[in-house]
Amino acid sequence: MLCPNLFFLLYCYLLLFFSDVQFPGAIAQRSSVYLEHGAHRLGKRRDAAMEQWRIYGLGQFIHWGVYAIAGGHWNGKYYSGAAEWLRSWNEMPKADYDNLYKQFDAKNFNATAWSKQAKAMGARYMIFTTKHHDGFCLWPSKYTDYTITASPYKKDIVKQVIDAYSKEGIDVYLYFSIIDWNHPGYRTSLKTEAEKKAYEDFKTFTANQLKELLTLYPKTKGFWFDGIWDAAWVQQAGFTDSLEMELRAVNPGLIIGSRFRADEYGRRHFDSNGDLMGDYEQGWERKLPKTIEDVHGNDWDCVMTVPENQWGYHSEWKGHVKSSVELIEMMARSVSMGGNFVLNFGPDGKGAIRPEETKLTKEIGDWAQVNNEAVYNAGYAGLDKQDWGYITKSRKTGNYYLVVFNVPVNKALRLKLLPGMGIKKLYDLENSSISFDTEEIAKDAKGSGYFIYLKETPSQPKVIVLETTDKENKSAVEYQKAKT
Ligand code: FHN
Repeated sequence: MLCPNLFFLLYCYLLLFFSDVQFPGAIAQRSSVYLEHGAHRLGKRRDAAMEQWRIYGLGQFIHWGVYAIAGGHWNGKYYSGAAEWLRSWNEMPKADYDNLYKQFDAKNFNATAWSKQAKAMGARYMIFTTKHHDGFCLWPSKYTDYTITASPYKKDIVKQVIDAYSKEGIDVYLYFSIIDWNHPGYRTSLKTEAEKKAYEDFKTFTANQLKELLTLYPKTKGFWFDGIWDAAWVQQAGFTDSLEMELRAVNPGLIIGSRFRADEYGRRHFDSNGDLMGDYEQGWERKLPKTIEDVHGNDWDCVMTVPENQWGYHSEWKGHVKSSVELIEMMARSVSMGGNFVLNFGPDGKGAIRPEETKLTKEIGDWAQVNNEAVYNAGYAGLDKQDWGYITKSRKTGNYYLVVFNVPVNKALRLKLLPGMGIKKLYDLENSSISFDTEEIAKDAKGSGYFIYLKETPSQPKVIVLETTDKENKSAVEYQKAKT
């Protein structure tokens, strides 16, 4: 057995020669804290696979498993927690939950229909729950009997999802929960020798399952890990570091976020030197960064539920349910700060996407059909956040997209650009023959300012394309500033 460091050096060597992944030649070390299991790299990954990840804009998350059969209820009682956590509920008899798979006969499941709907919504990638915290595997894992094979449905669901989505040109990432309530060796903490021994089996099991997934499904683009916060897992810095490298060696280009391992001091996401552990920051769950500073120059994704906090199917959504406009705004906001926005779906126990979600896919898709370029292959524009909405910038053309959500009563949008930047062209993305009247209202060392006059208040988020002049632009604003 190679020690983790030797294994890593060998791995880097192999990567340099056999893949286009620009992975670091050595463990990133800072002078402050010496780490053997910290970040592998400083700065962004620049290989083709990661460049592809970076331009997705919109993704789809799907949480599906046996919890969908119960739909957040048991014996007539309503469970107010997230439906996929039902097994942890005091009122839920564990044996009943663990036998739910015997009813898992997903008669309405149609991976092709799911993938076509996702495509129509504008999703460029998707993340699928191969196994959630309950431990039920939607693929025929040879390392446990608690899998789809034992259900009445029997067929490999993960394969169908990967094949159908890949056919639509949508990249697939595998959600995998480290927490596994079904495995006898799984523990949250390791207090006794017996627990430590049991956990060794669990570690081997987890490593085997992950390698199995990559071997069975080579089209997998990455893992989206979850449930890594238990003290037992956090203490496995050496093991998880080696495992990550092994997985990357099986599938060069594999993308893994910051939710997989901790460093030797138990720091997650960011190591003890503050450096990101993983290819992108995975800490934005049901929340968004406020400003670009919050993302510290890293790649990141935001995963979002439609209701407050339901990932798996819950038949009764309570509380606020997000509208398509809110979700489009979150997507624009994410892209404007260089992140991907991933919207969650929870199909029911038979495999149907619920009507509320279908309606949203249609509305978001209709918007994306027209305004796609504002969020796909676009990113942070380097401009201030504006009161009326968000600005993204095309990675292809360098054009700016003004994604307008809040229109003032006078329909005049105040646009603030960098010093020396001017408006060359301004037109409606939906119809490039529609232009807008503008007025230059400021020009100084802090930047240039304009009013953009809309003729009417749009009923949907409106995208205006901005082409800018170079820095030689001469200002029409000639006035003396009052001394104050
Ligand atoms: O506990 C899970 C939850 O059920 C869901 O899967 C989300 C998705 O990001 N992750 C965990 C909470 O962080």
